[in-house]
Amino acid sequence: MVESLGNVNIVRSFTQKNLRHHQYGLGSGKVEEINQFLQHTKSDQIIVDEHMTPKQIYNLEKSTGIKVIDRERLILDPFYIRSTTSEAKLQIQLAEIKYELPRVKENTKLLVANERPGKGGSGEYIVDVKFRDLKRRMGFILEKLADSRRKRDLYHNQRIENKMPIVSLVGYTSSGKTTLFNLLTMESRKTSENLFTTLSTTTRSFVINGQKILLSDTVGFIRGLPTYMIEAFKSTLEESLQADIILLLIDSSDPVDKIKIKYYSCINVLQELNVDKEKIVIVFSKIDKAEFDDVNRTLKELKIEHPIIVSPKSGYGISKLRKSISQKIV
Ligand SMILES: Nc1nc2c(ncn2[C@@H]2O[C@H](COP(=O)(O)OP(=O)(O)OP(=O)(O)O)[C@@H](O)[C@H]2O)c(=O)[nH]1
Ligand SMILES: [Mg+2]
Repeated sequence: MVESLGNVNIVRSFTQKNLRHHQYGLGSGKVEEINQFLQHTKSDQIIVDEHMTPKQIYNLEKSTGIKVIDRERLILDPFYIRSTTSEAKLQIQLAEIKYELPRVKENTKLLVANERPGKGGSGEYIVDVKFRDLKRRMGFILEKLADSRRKRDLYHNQRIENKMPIVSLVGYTSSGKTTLFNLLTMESRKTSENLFTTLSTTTRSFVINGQKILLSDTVGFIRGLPTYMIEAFKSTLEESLQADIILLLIDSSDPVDKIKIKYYSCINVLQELNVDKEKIVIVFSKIDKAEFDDVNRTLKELKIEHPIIVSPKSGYGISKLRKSISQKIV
């Protein structure tokens, strides 16, 4: 996860059973331990793999004197760095503003509380201006997004009028969506083991038994995506989720526990986006990297019936997948 930030060198990991401590998220003993460690190293960031409140971030930054990045920030940053299309950029800016707003509000409160009487409350004024500026920018971005959504709807309706069936590839980030997309459509879109390699939807056509079908490759899911981010990316996914078939990709080479967590988080997102269950086809991918026995056990535990097992790398199961798509769309 942290690798997705790029140039990060992790010098030390600390563990804490739960982050429910009021002041810092971490317990004060742990903060003391971190502070002692920081006296001897030149670290410039603390990364916390959990959600923290703005107040906890503020307190921890104040105590340690260095930047604190929580899980939400960690998810946002790679999106920010990799976004290429203008719509993805707008969506990320929107998610960023939604992340900032409560923090700016919290800082106003903290500044007011810390300001000595008679100082004129300039801190409050500055933060207030920032708050209003963020609100104004949010309005502007929402307008632009609505504009591009209108254009996309038009395009989508045209496709439906042309009666081309649509199949969408969805799944956890790095589950192999783009690799399968490339194989079926003979494209060469970028794939990699990094998280969030794909940030916006691409649709191309492919043919099964003379029938032209549209295939969409989409942005990957991740556990614990904050609701405001789900909303920000909803428009990217929305169109794809109106497809006739939704192929939900699962990386079969993951350990069973991980598969379960990822599977349920994907199902939850799909449910939140009101996807019709009947349309979902579960595809276990990367079978060349896994054992059939393990996969069968996982399928039993998850009560998944009629999955399709494939490997775009070795070609295993691809003709069965094509057959199954073709049967479903007639
Ligand atoms: N061994 C093996 N590796 C695979 C297979 N399919 C994909 N991979 C690898 O898994 C990694 C992720 O693949 P992608 O296709 O980029 O995954 P994705 O789901 O599009 O990921 P995001 O765009 O980040 O959501 C890459 O390193 C692929 O080479 C497969 O069938 N077998
Ligand atoms: Mg991809």
